[in-house]
Amino acid sequence: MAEPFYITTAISYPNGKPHIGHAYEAIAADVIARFQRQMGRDVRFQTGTDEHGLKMAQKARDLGVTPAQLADEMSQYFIDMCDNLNISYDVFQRTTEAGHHAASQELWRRMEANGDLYLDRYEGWYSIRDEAYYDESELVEGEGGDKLSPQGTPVEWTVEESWFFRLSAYTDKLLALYAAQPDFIRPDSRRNEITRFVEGGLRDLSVSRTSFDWGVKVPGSDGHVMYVWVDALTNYLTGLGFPDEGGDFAKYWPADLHLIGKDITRFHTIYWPAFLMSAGIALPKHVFSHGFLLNRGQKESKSLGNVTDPIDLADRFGVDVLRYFLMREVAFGQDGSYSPEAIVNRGNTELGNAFGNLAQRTLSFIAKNLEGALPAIHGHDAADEELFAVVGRAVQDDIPAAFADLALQQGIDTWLQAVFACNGYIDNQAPWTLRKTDPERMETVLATLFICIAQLGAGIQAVIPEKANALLDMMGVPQGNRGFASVGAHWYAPLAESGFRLAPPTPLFPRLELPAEDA
Ligand code: ME8
Repeated sequence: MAEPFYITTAISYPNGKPHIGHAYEAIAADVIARFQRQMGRDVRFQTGTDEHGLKMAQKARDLGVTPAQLADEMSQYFIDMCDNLNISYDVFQRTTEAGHHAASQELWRRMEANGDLYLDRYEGWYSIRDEAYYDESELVEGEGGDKLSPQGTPVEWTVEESWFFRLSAYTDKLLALYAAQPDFIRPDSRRNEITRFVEGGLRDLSVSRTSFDWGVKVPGSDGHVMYVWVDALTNYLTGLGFPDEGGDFAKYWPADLHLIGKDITRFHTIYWPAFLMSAGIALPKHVFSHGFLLNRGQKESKSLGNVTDPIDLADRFGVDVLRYFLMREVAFGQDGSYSPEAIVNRGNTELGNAFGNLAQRTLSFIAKNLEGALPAIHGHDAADEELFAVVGRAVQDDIPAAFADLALQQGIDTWLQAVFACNGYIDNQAPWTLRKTDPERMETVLATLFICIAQLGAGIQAVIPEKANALLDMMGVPQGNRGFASVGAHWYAPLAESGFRLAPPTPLFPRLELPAEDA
């Protein structure tokens, strides 16, 4: 039986439309999910929307609709974004679903049964934008002298009766977890940050609110709804059918990877493991915090007028070009920047010129000169063997090793180096000259290229699934030979002998022009 792999994204606040950060996270998770499927894992991939909390309640009030109406309308944009970007999720979890309320209440009951919840009065600072409590010592001063959260968002003084979670009791257990499993939090810089924070000591956490009712009801405590992060984090269990601990839960929990952005690391690496320990539920294996994506180096905001709809970017430049760009441009874990010029540039040079042209030249040469019949191999020489070694090492060893380690940019770079090696080979071998001087060698060269191109198509499939599969379809590569382990060359002779005919190819990556408004 295939080994399970459970991956999740954060669930987005649907108080506005999806932005590039949401697209970035969904695409990264999708690349990892597709890669793991290609490695033969039984992947479960979950995403969704985080629909409770004050932020949603306030936005709905501003718009004159109910929070439920806002959630219904806006969550659809997130589903559409996933579908437009070719995100291969299995479950889209909405937190307003009844099953999610039941799961959150069960988690609550277990934490209560463990003696970790008590009723008291909360007095302190709260940021609605971050849906987070802050200590006085963490606040910074804004330009007008007002107090802001460390993320620069407004905070308000809040006083209300509240349930508390005994987070302080988990300080040592969390530190022991980080020490015992250094890769629980990645990248390392974030683990160090979180470890330092926890070493400073943890205060108990306010986990319910009474001043509004848009949330999951606290069991047995009228007037209290859960703090939105308690229910939000529980989504990772809900999607597996919790509190039923058989079925999908038994199969996929604990999660292999929670993929999140850096601003919500604390919630996932302090609160979440503490809640789970309290409830007696196994902890996720890894939390990876990716960096932030900036628009020409700036945070997108309505006031700057630079908010980009990721679906527009995909429409303008192509879904796969956008996916490739985002994964290739930014070292995963670090912040990065994007601009239409940068997308067009990489799209044209790396996908269009380097890979697309390599495939186009090779396949159209075969289609024209051999009437589409796959070229025969008349013995390989050292140059062929060297190319096979470079491409084989990339596709069978280095790319999967990098992707498995979430070094996505490095994996793509390895792929591109192998593409360059093929371009060097085609120029050196010059099959167009061999056509007259040595037709047999020409055939061997074309066959070598054909096999290497198929391997490169398989190797980059997780990143550009639509284009890679269109290419492999066009080339007749059997479905069973598109995985990393099965991509060798043994399928080539049977395919060639099967009478398969290559049709004149269509270019994979038409040249992109920068639209006038961005030039
Ligand atoms: O935080 N670049 O939701 P959210 C990259 N509901 N990633 C970004 C980003 C940017 N510019 N802006 C945001 C929430 N993100 C909670 C999560 S999980 C149980 C609850 C990332 O809609 C952000 O870090 O504000 C988070 O991982 C995701 O987008 C959703 O952000």
